Amino acid sequence: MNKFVKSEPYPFPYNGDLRPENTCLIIIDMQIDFCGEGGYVDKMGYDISLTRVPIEPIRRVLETCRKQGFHIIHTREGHRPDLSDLPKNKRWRSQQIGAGIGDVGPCGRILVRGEPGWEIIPELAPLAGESIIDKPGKGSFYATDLDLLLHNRGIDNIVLTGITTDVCVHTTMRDANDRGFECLLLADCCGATDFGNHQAALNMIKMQGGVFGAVSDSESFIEAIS
Ligand code: C5J
Repeated sequence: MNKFVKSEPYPFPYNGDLRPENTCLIIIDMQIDFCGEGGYVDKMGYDISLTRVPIEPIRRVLETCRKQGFHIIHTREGHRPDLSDLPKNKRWRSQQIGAGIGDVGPCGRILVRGEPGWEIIPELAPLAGESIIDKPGKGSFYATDLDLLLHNRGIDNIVLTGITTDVCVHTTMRDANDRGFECLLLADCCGATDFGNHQAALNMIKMQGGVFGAVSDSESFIEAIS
């Protein structure tokens, strides 16, 4: 039986084939560095209340997806302690805004693997058996085995949540869309360091009949899969 999520600009997925077996919830970069006190985003001077907004909606979606047996993947942005996977220009830019990647901050070395700030927040901690993708860039496919994992599991549909809407979530969605995955972004399960950019990022998805996929919200998604 076909199943659809109420979403814009079209009901998701396009073909109504929405099942736990072929659908993956991806939770992007819900790390202390992006939404915790003293983390990277806080250190850059942005308002972390904007990146904390999605925590509770994601928690509800995650709980439902776990119950229903959907595939779940978490991602973490971060670099090796020797910074050998950190492009020089990325480090330089972060230093310009006072939060040098690799430098010591209140939550340990900023965006470095294994440091306290790099950890996923306790509210959304992965369970044993849930995959974690460690990525050095903004997109979740670049320099990772995400594509391989998705193909091996027979995933067609990807439901995107996490932070930040306009950077890592968007880059991942665009890349996933180009690879032929059917993508849905849950608007209240995402947040950006600037609310206008969050809204603009949502609008971009809905252009051209859904140029990168569709946009919905936690309630509509939970209703559709419950
Ligand atoms: C950023 C991210 N904004 N997770 N990373 O640098 O979106």
